[in-house]
This record gives sequence, structure tokens and C-alpha cells, in this order.
Amino acid sequence: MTEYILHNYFRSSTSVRVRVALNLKGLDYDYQAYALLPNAHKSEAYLRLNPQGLVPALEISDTAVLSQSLAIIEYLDETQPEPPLLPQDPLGRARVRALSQIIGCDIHPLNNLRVLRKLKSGFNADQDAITDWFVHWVHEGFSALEQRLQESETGKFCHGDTAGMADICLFAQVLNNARFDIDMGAYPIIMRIHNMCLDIDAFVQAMPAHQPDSI
Ligand SMILES: N[C@@H](CCC(=O)N[C@@H](CS)C(=O)NCC(=O)O)C(=O)O
Repeated sequence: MTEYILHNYFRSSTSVRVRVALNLKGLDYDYQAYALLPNAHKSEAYLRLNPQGLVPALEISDTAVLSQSLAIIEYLDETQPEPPLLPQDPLGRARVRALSQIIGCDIHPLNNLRVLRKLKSGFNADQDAITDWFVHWVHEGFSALEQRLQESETGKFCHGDTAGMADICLFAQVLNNARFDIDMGAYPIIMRIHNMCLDIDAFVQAMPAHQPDSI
């Protein structure tokens, strides 16, 4: 039995984030899948693990169940420091957290399944309106992110020349965008970094198509 059980879903971008982090750290984990469309993440058993009813959750044997992908990534980084996913200096850490949170706090939550479902059920939004909503929030966040990535701290990756937490978020969000037809032409730095990530096995192995529940 491995130390970690990852409760997740192949297509979930927050799950992609944690899978990349586990892979970069070289940590084995058991894969527990929850299909979101039939609401497996709302089952009593899963709600006992994560009362928020959102994936991912990382179960650490006989220790704890962690939720919130960015908190999980920081936990892994603190307990398994190599390779580091955040820089050592406070300014660098604040920058990487800010870049990550542009996606993690200001794009993804607005476009989450439960939000899109509520737009439909509570506000009669049709598919065109839902697409418009999704694309709008991606452009809002990615425009700011692209601008921030013009800063001198950006290297081959979001912060310097090695992949870290901000790259993980960027990678997962670009994959998530593929569900909609989003013109990425305005984001050359984001796409350059995304393509750099595609050269790293830890990122590739975390992609939806490579998961056991992939359909
Ligand atoms: N802030 C949370 C968000 C987790 C989250 O929203 N996960 C999505 C999948 S990417 C989910 O479980 N959605 C189910 C739903 O909206 O019902 C994190 O970073 O872990």
C-alpha cells in the first residue's frame, strides 16, 4: 500500500495540478476516481473525506486528508522539498503564489462545474451563454497573467528556469480551456511555458488522457 491516496477525476484541472506535483516529487499514489457528471463527489463516503464535495483530496495514510489543490501542493513541497515547487525567498514565493492564484482563485472557481450548472439551472443560461461566461473569465485572468509573465523574474518557466507551482496551475488551466474553443493567440508566453511543460514527463503523465478513468 502506498502512503498517498489521491481522490480525483481525470478531467479535473485541480486534480491535474496535484498529479503533476506528486509526479515531480517522484511520489507513488493510489488513484481513486470520482466521476463528476453523475455526482460521485457528492456521495456520503466522499463527503466524509472532504465535506466540500470537491476533488481533489489527498489522503495520507493514518495521518490526514488534505483538500484544496494549492494547499496540498504546498504541503508536498514542505514535506518533500526536492525538487522545490516554490522559490526560497519571500518575494519569489509571494510572486509564485500570486501567479498561481490568478488561476486558482480568479479563473477556475468562476468556471467550475457547480457554477456552470447553477448558471443553467438558476439563471436559464443556454450553452452559448455558458461558453461566453467561461471564455470571459479565462481572458480576464490570462490577460493579467500574460502581462505578469513579461516581468524579469520569468525565465524558461513562470519563475526562473525550473517548473514550479505557477507552471502547474498554468498547465492545468490551458488543458481545461481546451473544452471550449478559446483563441490563445494573445498569450504567447503562457503558451511557450505550456509547451515547455509538455516536454516534462511528470506533466504529461498527469494529463487526463493518461488516467485510469479517462473515457
Ligand atoms: N479550490 C479547490 C477547487 C476544487 C474544485 O472545484 N474541483 C472541481 C474539479 S476541477 C470539482 O470538484 N468540481 C465539482 C463541482 O463543481 O461540482 C482546489 O483548488 O482544490
